[in-house]
Amino acid sequence: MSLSFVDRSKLTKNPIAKKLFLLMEQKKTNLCASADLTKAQDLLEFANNIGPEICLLKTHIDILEDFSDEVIHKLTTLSRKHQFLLFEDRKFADIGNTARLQYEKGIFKIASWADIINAHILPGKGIIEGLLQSNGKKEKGLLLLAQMSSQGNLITENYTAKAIEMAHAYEEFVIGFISQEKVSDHPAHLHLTPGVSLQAKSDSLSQSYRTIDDIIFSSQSDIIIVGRSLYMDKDPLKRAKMYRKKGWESYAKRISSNFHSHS
Ligand code: S5P
Repeated sequence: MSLSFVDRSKLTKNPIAKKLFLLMEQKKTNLCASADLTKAQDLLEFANNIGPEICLLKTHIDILEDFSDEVIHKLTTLSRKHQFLLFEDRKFADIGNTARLQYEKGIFKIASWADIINAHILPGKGIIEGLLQSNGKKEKGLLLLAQMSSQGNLITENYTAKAIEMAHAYEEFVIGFISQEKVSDHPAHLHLTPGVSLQAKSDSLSQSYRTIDDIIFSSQSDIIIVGRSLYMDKDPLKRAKMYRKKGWESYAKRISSNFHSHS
């Protein structure tokens, strides 16, 4: 059964997931912008420009060539101004102790500002424990990589099933998955899908792209993650409005077709 975001906000045990479900409904957007920009000024201008259209801003903070604490200060200010959450796409993948240090320490101090982070489950549950035990923001949510968008990736069905098992075992911390489709039937689990473009089918480095309706309606994912199709466009705001509208329409269609099929 597919419930609305508001219904699902009542079922999660994690405050960040709850916030995200409610903010999606309030702003009517399931668009996550992937801001893979390498200059602080470009990142901040992009975030300020498209902020009203998105529920999440996804960063790769370590690709900035001119990182400073000021960037984080400005990003968090923008997230409050435009009401979106911050997702640092760090894809932790090491043993628990190292992942914890990478999350908490160094120059980026991700644990102090990111609402959402993600991790590969390859090292086993220690990575989740390490991230969970870190000091930093009290409200935090973890997404597990359950599937990937790149052609030839090594994730198997069995691996995906393990990710779902781990999400259940840490239901207060793990809020969902990075995946190509809905993989878990638990309504509290969020599904976020990258590899979205209305034009391109792939890039030169094995990324594969699908359409919004395929992802949100047919594959029943919740949130589209869109990078180059937005920030490389000559008018990112116009583009973001279009992706947002299409993403929300596909979600609304899914909820209402579900309603009719069950009534
Ligand atoms: O399987 C994945 C998982 C992620 S998080 N495939 C991905 O492409 N991503 C990320 O989504 C990737 O790191 C990049 O930041 C974004 C896709 O960017 P685009 O420019 O191809 O839309």
